[in-house]
Amino acid sequence: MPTFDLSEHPHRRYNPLTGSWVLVSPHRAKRPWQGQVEKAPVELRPAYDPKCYLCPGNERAGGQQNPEYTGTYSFVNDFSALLEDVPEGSYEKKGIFRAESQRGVCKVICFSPRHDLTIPQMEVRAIRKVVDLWVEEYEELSSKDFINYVQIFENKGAIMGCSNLHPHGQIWSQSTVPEVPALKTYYQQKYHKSHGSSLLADCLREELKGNERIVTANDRFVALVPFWAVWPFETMIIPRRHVQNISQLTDEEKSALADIYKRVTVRYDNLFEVSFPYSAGIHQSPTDGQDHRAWHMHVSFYPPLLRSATVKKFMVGYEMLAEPQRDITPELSAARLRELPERHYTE
Ligand code: H2U
Repeated sequence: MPTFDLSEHPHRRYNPLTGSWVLVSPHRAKRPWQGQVEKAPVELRPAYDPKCYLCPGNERAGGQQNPEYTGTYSFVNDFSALLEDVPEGSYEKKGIFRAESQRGVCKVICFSPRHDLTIPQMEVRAIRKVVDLWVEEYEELSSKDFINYVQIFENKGAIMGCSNLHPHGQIWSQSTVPEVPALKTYYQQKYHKSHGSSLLADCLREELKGNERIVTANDRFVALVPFWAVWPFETMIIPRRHVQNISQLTDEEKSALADIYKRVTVRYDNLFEVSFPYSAGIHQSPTDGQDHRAWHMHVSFYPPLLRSATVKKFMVGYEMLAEPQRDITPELSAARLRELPERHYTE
């Protein structure tokens, strides 16, 4: 028997942030593919669309009118999934059927007045304004006594369910820490207690030694494909300094976050020469007033594309019923992303 090799043999990898596992099948990445491979048509969009509900000056579906904004702009989601005024209460029957009321605030964030741009096409200066708005929103929402967690995220591309191509993101904030950030809170605290250090700082130190999964970096942040990545080209941006949330970032770090966000998303677009779809978001400390020194904030990108502009990874059958699975190893994905230019393919 040959010795166990992560690049050859089927294995499971552990995610120390959530306690979950992913099945990796490197040998299958070599199997023949008969699916159709085609380039997505390039879409030409106007800088202003009179029918877009996010463009400056336009009317939204709820009847409200956007101001003639020139930078970023945020508003309370007209169809919020969470509401501020909800009576407190819970439901319980036989210990089996349980429910609890939930309060929250949902916001929509316009990244730019330009309808035809996406983050990778924006200038770092303009992305920095988005970072500033995230910080402002995080601080404002967390100051409300009923908000205990603020989830900042972006759905990019129609296949991610994005309803409008105007560059925008969302924030959902609520009274309970939801499941994924709650798991990350638990596992980071556990690690911090037993090791006396940040799980992600220790992870980063190891990653920087090997350079096997690093995609790109600047003075303040590193972008890498995590060892435990589920999606084919999943990446994570980690601050080099152990900070719990975006409101602790220095001025320099905020600009560096804008810079690395652009570097990652430009590489994504360049991979299949398409506006690369993904869901991305910031995981950071809950705003519930507890001691969260173990938290190390990070940005996660979950893109579904696998092999071309149109062939995506299906999280179906085994993934739905058992656990996530991937063929291409995180090391190979990182190598592919690393070798791409940091200049957008349309320039
Ligand atoms: P996506 O990021 O998934 O495209 O969602 C856009 C959000 O914008 C969605 O949650 C909100 C929807 O409720 N929206 C408004 O708040 N006002 C509108 O006029 C249309 C859409």
